[in-house]
Amino acid sequence: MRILVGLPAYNESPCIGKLLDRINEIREKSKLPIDVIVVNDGSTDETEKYLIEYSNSYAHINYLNHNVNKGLAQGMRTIIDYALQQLKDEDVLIAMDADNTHNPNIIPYMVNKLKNNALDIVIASRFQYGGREKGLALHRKFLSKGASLFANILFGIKNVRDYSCGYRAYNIGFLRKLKEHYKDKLIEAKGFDCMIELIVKAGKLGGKIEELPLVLEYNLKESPSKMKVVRTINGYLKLGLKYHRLRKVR
Ligand SMILES: Nc1nc2c(ncn2[C@@H]2O[C@H](COP(=O)(O)OP(=O)(O)OP(=O)(O)O)[C@@H](O)[C@H]2O)c(=O)[nH]1
Ligand SMILES: [Mg+2]
Repeated sequence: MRILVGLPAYNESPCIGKLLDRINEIREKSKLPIDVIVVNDGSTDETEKYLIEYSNSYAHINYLNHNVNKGLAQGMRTIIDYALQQLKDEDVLIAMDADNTHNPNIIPYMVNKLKNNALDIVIASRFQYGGREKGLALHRKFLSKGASLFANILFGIKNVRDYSCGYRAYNIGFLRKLKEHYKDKLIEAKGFDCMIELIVKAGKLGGKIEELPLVLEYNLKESPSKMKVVRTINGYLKLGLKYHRLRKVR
């Protein structure tokens, strides 16, 4: 079994090096076969400088460039396509934010849970007992909680409380099944709503999904936020209109 950590990154130069150091630490400590792929989405800061440095120093760290900024949804498409190309069905893709707010120390727990319980997806969830959002402004807590409540009412995917968090472990065999089913329509969203879209489509296809608690370390965030609140709410509403028929019976 191999583990690929996929990081969508746009202008993350203040934190990408720190996150890669933390991933290296847990890789050594856990002895897990972790590789890293960063998708640098047309960053205009020094993100690529760090990626050149780290990919030259470590064989397990690689990166891909989008020449211009194509958005988080395209970043996720590139990561998923790369993972399906590189990995076998028994392998695992860990998708996480590149802004150093997702603690890589829980990767071994996510992989264990995925494998021991024969699951298709494990979500690192801010809304499980023990999870929380450290240092996040109140209006943003409202947005993440609101989005998940909204998605839960519309879609009600079994065991899912955190619909919008991008920190997840995907079983590659299941991801391949998802991609073969939805083909180029797996991610139709343009922005941050792609995370909800993915989990809803996975639930509809009968994916076995569970969560474990995530302490979001927003206090460690140094890069500017790219989350456009109004645009994201708009995306969620569009998703609601489009996918309410996808609701899966519990
Ligand atoms: N590929 C790609 N990734 C992006 C883009 N915008 C943001 N990201 C990445 O998506 C992840 C989530 O973005 P964040 O800015 O951390 O968004 P968030 O976690 O919802 O909210 P904040 O942490 O407040 O910004 C990070 O790894 C970003 O680098 C983009 O245009 N393209
Ligand atoms: Mg973030």
